[in-house]
Amino acid sequence: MKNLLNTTLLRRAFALSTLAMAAVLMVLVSGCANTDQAAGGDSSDKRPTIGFVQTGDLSDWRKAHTQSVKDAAKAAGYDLKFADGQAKLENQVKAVSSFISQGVDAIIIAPLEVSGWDNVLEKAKKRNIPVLILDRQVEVEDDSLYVTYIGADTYNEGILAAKWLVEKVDGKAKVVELQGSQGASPTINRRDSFREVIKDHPEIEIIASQAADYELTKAKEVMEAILKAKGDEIEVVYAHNDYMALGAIQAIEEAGKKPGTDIMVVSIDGMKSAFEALVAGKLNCTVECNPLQGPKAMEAIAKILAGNTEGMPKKQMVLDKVFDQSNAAEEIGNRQY
Ligand code: GYE
Repeated sequence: MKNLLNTTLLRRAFALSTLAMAAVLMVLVSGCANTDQAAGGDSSDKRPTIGFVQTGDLSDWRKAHTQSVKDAAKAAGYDLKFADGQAKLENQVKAVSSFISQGVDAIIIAPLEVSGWDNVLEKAKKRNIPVLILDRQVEVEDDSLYVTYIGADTYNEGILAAKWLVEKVDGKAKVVELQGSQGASPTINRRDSFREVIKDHPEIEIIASQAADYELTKAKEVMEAILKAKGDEIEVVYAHNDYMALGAIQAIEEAGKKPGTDIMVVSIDGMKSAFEALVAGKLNCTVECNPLQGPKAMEAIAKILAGNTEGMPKKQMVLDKVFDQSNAAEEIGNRQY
């Protein structure tokens, strides 16, 4: 009887301990599941890391461009490391080198200038880090150093601006050109394509051409000097971007002339402030150059990270529209930058 009791007690104890062990096991398993979840949380840190180096932040156009890239990267679930080149190529190259040492998964470069990129892009290639060129173009010995270029067709923008002008002035005008920063692809393209069109119109003459680096205050200063030297001759200002056109408009007004009437002003970008100037009659034409390039860039990055680049074009360019005083008022409410 005592033995029986003992055995029963033993059995119960055994059953209990089995239960306890099962419970412990369950805790352990669920603990493991928790750890896995935590690892899943960690794996969000294993989100692809993208390094992005921007040219600077000097205009609303540039700010809109940066924001578009940041927003699109966030929406795509990427960890974006951002570097501002502060208008210095050297800073940009350093930032790319640092992205390479950090072992990012891909690099996006908005290059200040076309040259100076071969060495650092070779380093990226050696480390198998793909590079996407955004907004402005590069000139490299070996095109395989980057996967693709995404941006506006800045050559076409100069063509559109020139064609608009030729028609409005009936093939005859004395033009001042305000160029963007030297060595930048939109400057080269907008300069060359404008000339490509006017070469067939010998009475369209560029009487002065100077760099104002895409900056408003610089453009104002440059324009003041040109107005002093050639004030009475100037019929048209062709500015490589809206910011410089706005600077020129201020200089023209301060010189006692009416921008948009006495001197025609043509520019590129299509910023909201340019639309305001169009509506006010101070600017005559702006060719759109859309800075909202983030979504397109991230689409390409997704393909690149998936190794799915077959058939990806080397250049992916967005087409631009022309706006003038005839259609500015109806569009101004839609401008996002
Ligand atoms: O037109 C200008 C900016 O690179 C196309 O750069 C871009 C140009 C844009 O500073 O406003």
